[in-house]
Amino acid sequence: MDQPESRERGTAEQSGLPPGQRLQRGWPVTHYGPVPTFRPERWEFRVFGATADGDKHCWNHREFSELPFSTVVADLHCVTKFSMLGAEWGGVPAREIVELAPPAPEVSHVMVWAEYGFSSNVRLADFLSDRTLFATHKDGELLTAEHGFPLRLIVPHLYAWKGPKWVRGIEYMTADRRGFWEERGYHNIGDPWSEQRYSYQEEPGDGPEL
Ligand SMILES: Nc1nc2c(c(=O)[nH]1)N[C@H]1C(S)=C(S)[C@@H](COP(=O)(O)O)O[C@H]1N2
Ligand SMILES: [Mo]
Repeated sequence: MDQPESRERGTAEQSGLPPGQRLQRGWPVTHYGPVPTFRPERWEFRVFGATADGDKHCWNHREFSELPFSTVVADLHCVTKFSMLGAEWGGVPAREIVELAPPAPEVSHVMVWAEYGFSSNVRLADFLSDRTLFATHKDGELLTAEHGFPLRLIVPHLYAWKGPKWVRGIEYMTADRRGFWEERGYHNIGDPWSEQRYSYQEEPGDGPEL
């Protein structure tokens, strides 16, 4: 199996842009559908699917905001070919969630679920990267609504669609399944360094049959 960690190139400041990408000044807003309204009293973050103990694990917004906080400097590479460099993301490391609500031993993939049923699948190994972060902040400030407040996932070594905005939980999976964009023509893995943009580029074993 691929080792995502070994392909992690840090930020473009150190290693240049991934192939085919160009630098974007400013921070555009890119997503499908409307921006959801945050309702703190209804919000919860859920871990479900194949958990180690078979139970669901939930945090309300206050509980989630008390989880350990750290920062990661990472770039954002949109598959439509622009990249934003060097943002400092702050939030809860994905590994922290995995420690608090561990997966069953046979779990291989994680579906990340967001508002309105948006989803994206990642390999457990990608999720476990020490740079994968559930971000609440960017450059020291709370995320704005259009950029994913109160919570978005950042997976620095994959294209940005692998990082849902308005995240509401994760599902541990014992087999791979495609998320929203992965069902609609984007690559199942999405490594920008090997330009895995579209599903027609997939090699056998890169993803479930379309
Ligand atoms: N919920 C949700 N998250 C999403 C998307 C989306 O359509 N819905 N689009 C993704 C894509 S394609 C990109 S490039 C980034 C853009 O993040 P930004 O708008 O903060 O720049 O969000 C990602 N997260
Ligand atoms: Mo994107």
